[in-house]
Amino acid sequence: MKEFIDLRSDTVTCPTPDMRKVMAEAEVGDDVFGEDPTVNTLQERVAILLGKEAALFVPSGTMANQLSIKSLTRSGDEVIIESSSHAYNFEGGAGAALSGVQFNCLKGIRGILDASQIEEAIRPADHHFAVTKLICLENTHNRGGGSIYPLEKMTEIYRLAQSKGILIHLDGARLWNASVASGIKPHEYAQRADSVSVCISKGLGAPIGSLVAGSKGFIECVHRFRKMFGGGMRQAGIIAAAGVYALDHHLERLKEDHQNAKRLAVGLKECKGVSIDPKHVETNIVIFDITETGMTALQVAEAMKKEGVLIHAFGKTQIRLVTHLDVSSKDIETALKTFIKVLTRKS
Ligand code: TLP
Repeated sequence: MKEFIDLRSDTVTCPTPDMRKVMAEAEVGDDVFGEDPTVNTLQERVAILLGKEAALFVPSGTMANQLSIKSLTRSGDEVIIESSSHAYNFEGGAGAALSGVQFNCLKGIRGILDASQIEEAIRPADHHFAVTKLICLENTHNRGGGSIYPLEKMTEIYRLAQSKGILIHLDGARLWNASVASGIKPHEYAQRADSVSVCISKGLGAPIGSLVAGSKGFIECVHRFRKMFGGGMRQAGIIAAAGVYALDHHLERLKEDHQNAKRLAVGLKECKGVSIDPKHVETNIVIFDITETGMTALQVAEAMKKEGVLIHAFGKTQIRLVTHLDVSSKDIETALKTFIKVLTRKS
């Protein structure tokens, strides 16, 4: 099989030999009965890291977000969300289908919203309007190019929400990246939200799984809906073990992914026709525009694939690259050389 350098997403990582070993040897039980010790350990670890009363292990980031929305809203409520966010764009319309909520989408700067913008969007208490019940934030912001929510912005939004009786859900699929890059602890971000979802299957390199964290009462509600949505798993310790291992071994190394992403951005800036500002690359995601090359993103993706590098075409002229555990700094240099070759080739 051809070995690709896969920059499509940090979800593509395969468990390392040591991770597989702890998975194979994990102590397990029936988690629907709450009897899987490894799942319980992972849930306790994540609850502590996020400074929340409890956490629950779920199969995916999508389920984590949607269980949170379901638990915090009633059908007909309005949810304020950034217009390019994952929970709104890439979760199959689940908010409408499963929770019956309507979204009020606000345009952020690289995915980041301002408290004043949100304040204006909150519906007045009038029976003509939907009830603004929830605000969803995403940190880091995927479509925003892995941008980190500044803590002070989150503080202002949280204060505003509290003063209006509105709840906050934080999609923290890559909160680990935000924390390692900013030096701000995960619990400091999580303190500014009522519910938090985090993934172990992205930068941390575990094969499956996400967690939802919040108050005990909230997690009881999430637990009930997890059953309803078919997300109750049995001897899930096999996969939770990978999460425990990843928290111990793969958290601090996210720095390397961030350095690799920065290197990609700096190198790409030198390519003719590429539009990118390396200072916007804060974590492990690099998004850039290639309009001026005269090629489409799909053409570039196809040409790169032929040369052994997989990338993600984001719309007609945008490309997304994500660095992770399975790409080395040497791979980054190879990918850059390949970009130069492909982008400067006469069509
Ligand atoms: N993002 C994936 C794809 O779905 C696009 C990726 O490759 O980036 N929140 C955020 C911010 C995410 O980026 C993702 C996945 C999710 C939630 C959903 O997680 P999963 O894929 O586990 O359902």
